Amino acid sequence: MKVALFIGSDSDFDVIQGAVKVFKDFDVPFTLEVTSAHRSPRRTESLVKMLVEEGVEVFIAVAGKAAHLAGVVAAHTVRPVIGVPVASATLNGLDALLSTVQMPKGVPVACMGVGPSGAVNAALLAVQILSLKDESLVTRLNDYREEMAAQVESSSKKIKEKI
Ligand code: RP5
Repeated sequence: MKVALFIGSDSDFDVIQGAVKVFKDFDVPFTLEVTSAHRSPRRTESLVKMLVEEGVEVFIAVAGKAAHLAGVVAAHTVRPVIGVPVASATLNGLDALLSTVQMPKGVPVACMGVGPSGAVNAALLAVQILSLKDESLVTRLNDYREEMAAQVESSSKKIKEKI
């Protein structure tokens, strides 16, 4: 297992679908766990410690509202931690964004954008971190970028046909 993907609640599951697809597309072994910073603090701590021992190199923590999951994970490891804020009905993710991004100095969390796009970017950033030690991932990441560029070109052609 190279990456651990934590969600604060099963209600966050939909948000991470794109991230799961990234890991499958890039053949990156990952584990998914539901664990909460405040509802299951001991489980969160022991999962982090156990997964570090098992060789996990990057953690992703996805949570909404007063989202402290990423910060708590970061408190228990010096592995890089990427946080993804989830939008809730009341404050539309601003609460989780500020909670995740405003870590006091000393214990960093790399905060992505809110919601599904942020989750995809978290997975891609994790793959980029792993690519520092795995040249095959560099090739795959470059292919992924080229595919995106080709899609932009093709959408430009389609848009022009409409005018
Ligand atoms: C956070 O509170 C979770 O990450 C979730 O985004 C939010 C709501 O959780 P549930 O009440 O749906 O379990 O801890």
